[in-house]
Amino acid sequence: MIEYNNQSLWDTFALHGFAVLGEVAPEKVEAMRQRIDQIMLGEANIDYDRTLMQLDSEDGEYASAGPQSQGHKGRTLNYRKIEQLEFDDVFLGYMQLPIFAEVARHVYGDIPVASFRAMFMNKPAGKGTKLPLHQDRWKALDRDPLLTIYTALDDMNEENGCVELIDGSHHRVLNRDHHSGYLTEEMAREFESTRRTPLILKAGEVAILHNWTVHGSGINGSPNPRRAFSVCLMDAETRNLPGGELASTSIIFGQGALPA
Ligand SMILES: O=C(O)CCC(=O)C(=O)O
Repeated sequence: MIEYNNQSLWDTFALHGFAVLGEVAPEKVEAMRQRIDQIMLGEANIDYDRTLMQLDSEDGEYASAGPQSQGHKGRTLNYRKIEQLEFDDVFLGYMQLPIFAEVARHVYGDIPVASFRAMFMNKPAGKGTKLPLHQDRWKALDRDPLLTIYTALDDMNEENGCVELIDGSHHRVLNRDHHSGYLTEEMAREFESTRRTPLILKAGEVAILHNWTVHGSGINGSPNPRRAFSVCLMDAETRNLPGGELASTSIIFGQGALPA
């Protein structure tokens, strides 16, 4: 594993907008895989009413994925996205590992850090929804979250729809008008001939992503699920601009943090 304070890691992050941290806690990965499957199957002792759950699309198209809303939507492993995992002990315990506190401190300094979202992203076996190019930013926030910690729960590669990144695209915000950072069709066309870097990770490996790094992902052509846990961390002082909706305000590191 690369040390979190290794200068070359942070040089890579600054230059490319992402860097691979390596394996952080391989012994915790199977527990997260089992837990998320339990959650999808409706078997977990969690408050489903405050858990955002979205079903995968039937045809791979982003526009036809299910509604993103609170509550369980059926006993199936065909979920695309599940948020508010900071309220689950297994995921919170992982998010609060000391190494992630150090990573957050490197980005934000010594301030309380909250979760904007603690999210499961899934490409179910042989399925998945194409995720268009976007930056992870939200127009409704008074400041931008700048760090996502992305953990592969399964091996991920081009065949099973891994994240694809536009190297070095994190230096500016592209579409300030979109509520959640999606590129306009014209902007996306400009990237058509730009090489996308596949984020190839082994199960348990962690990548750190600058939130402005343009990225997307395809569908899963393999017979196995491609599961990931993606945690976007923000300055705990982040607030909504009028009319906005803050996904989460749970403090993860620093004073007032959720108890492990
Ligand atoms: O896992 C994926 O396919 C996309 C993840 C993503 O967009 C994110 O974590 O911000």
